[in-house]
Amino acid sequence: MDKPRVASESIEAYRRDGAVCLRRVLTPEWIDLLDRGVERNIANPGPWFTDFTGASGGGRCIKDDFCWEMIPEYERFARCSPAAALVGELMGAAEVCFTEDQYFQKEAGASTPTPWHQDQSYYEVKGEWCIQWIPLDPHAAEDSLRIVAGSHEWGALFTPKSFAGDGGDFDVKQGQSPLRPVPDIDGEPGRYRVLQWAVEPGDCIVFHPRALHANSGNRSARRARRMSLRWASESATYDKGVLPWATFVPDHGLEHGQRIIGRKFPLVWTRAEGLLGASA
Ligand SMILES: O=C(O)CCC(=O)C(=O)O
Repeated sequence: MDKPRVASESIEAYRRDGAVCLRRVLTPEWIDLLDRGVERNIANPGPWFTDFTGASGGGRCIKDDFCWEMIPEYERFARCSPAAALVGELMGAAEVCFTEDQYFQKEAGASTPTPWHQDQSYYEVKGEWCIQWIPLDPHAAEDSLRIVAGSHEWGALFTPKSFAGDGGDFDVKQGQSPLRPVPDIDGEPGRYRVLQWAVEPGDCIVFHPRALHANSGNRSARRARRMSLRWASESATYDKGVLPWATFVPDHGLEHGQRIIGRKFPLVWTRAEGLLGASA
């Protein structure tokens, strides 16, 4: 059984702020594996590949999602690295399923921001899940992930934003859930506590799906790559139909109310047994 690797202060910070930065938790071998995976993924884009470079340009911005079944490096990382145990400890989970890989790459000088948004309003998932943001290049604080501390506890579901173009609102006319407009976080400096950590490969930021987060671009002279991995605890279920605009991997075979687990969402870690091992 794996020993807990997360300090109680970090668990407290995750619960209080909705985000925490874990330092030096992934060795260079794991980062090299993800590096190779991203290179393979860029050479073999999946169906969700997107170039979201905005009109302000300044450097290309691309992303891709749900590719682990064709990128063995991603699968191996999800099943064998310490990543699942880290999020399991933070969520206080008994079991952790891997649900999604997503990479972001912003080239040097990219001025396209990632708009303020919360992941919960893009996913029909109820229960406990989280996002693990893993830098593959150093990110200065100004180019890192930005998170509004405590926003996961505001009890709000915010209108999802488009990442492409002007970062406008999604067309959510058919939505069944009450949505609030995303507040103007940057327009009211000082009103919100914004967490923004300078990070190195080996660190990761774990955040709650209701935490508002954004990225301002990449002002550095080199490309900035990161992986966002999504993980579900045993309490996470498929909440079909509440967000008709939501994206989720097709052919997952889940019915409304079923637990997020199965072929598309492999169980990779349990508190009792630790990592369940690799088939990759
Ligand atoms: O890295 C970024 O620019 C955005 C990350 C993000 O929005 C996410 O992981 O949900």
